[in-house]
Amino acid sequence: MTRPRVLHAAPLTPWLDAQLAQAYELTHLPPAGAARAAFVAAQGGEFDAVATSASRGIANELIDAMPRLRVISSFGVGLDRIDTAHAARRGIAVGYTPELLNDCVADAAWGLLMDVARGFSAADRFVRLGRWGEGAFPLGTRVSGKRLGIVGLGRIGRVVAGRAQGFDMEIRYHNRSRVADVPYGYAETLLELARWADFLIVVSAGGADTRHLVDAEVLDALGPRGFLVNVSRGSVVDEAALVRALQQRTIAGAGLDVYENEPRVPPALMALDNVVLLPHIASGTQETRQAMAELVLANLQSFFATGQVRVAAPHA
Ligand code: 8YV
Repeated sequence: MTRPRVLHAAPLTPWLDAQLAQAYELTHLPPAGAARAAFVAAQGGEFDAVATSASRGIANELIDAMPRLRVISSFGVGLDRIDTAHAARRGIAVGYTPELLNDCVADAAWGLLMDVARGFSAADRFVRLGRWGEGAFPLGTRVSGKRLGIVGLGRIGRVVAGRAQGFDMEIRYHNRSRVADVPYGYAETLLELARWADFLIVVSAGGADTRHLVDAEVLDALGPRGFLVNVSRGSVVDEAALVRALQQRTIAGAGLDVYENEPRVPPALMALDNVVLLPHIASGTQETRQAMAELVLANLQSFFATGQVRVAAPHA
């Protein structure tokens, strides 16, 4: 029996790559450009499945160049780079890996919040540069007992909120709609939440609906003593407005794991000490990435055995 042909469309993990190569006819998508176009024209008609990641996704143009495609298995929870409605219209199943990464992404949000409020990364640079002898490092901002605003009280937002209780924080959130079963205050508008909060953690989904939700006005409302943390998608924050706010200190600081044009980080951000910059690693622990890899594989295996992925992505 011929093995299904799987297109490998994004960096995954070495373990997953090995498993996929063992189980399927695995072919790596060439980098964008002329070679890719020629490859897709020659072989696009042969693929049954795609293995990709949430941060890379897959373009509709590529989906449309694969008439035999029946399943997409994505490494991650974000669906902003996979048009699930388009896939559904074509009868293509989409599997993804929610839940498994909630804890580690929430941990990373807290790491960023603590780091930027207390200036740990900047303090580390201060020590390494031998500047301790020159004088004291500037005082940080207290975290415990402060006001936390959560933008998007979904799966990860709830875990972030749970962690905040350990810091005796007052918690409010803004969401498209009120969440029924939580004890946290609801802010009807993001502006209202930003005005109230000392810290704003962004954990909403990416995509067109949330593009530039955090704009210049929201940053202004957060104010010169407020901090922003973003572990969702770069697109949710107006990056140019954020750079200005950090440069002019109209907000106190930011902790960022995601950017509008990854892996490009605006050089202006790198010049600032009131921002902590991570390379999209919020879910990046060995344990979580392994669990995600296993589900990417299980989604494909399940599809080829039963016609259904184990964890299917919703499509509006
Ligand atoms: C992934 C992510 O690590 O799940 C998501 O939506 O952005 C990350 O958890 C990323 O897709 C891996 O490349």
